[in-house]
Amino acid sequence: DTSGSENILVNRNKEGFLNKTKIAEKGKKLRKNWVTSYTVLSGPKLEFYKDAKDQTASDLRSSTKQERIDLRGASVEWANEKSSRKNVFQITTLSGNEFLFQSDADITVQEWFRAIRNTIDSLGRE
Ligand code: I3P
Repeated sequence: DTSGSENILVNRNKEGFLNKTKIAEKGKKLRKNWVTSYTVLSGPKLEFYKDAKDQTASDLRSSTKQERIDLRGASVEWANEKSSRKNVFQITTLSGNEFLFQSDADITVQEWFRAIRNTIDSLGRE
């Protein structure tokens, strides 16, 4: 049984560039605005930075401007029908905010989807 070691791997914090757009705020539709962000999966939340060094800088203003996503009670699903882009998945938060994520790199998106899904699942069991 390898599920134990797999969980350790997928629950480890993950980071890298992803394209993101918010499509709804508390259930209300928003106009898409795709941005590329350095995305960090950190415990129960996703954080967004301009680049990798931004998160360690003492000036965190650029990161705090980008809304964090609380994964507690959130859902994640593939959503390729919601965009002309490839490899799109959607996160819907407990508060009804909806975000699309995307990368042209197939493996990258698969890994992010797995990591986020596993985080959401393990949070649900707490
Ligand atoms: C949108 C922009 C988005 C596109 C969206 C367009 O136009 O081209 O990139 O989403 O398509 O409406 P605008 O810049 O005028 O707001 P995708 O790249 O995800 O396809 P949509 O309306 O079908 O969501």
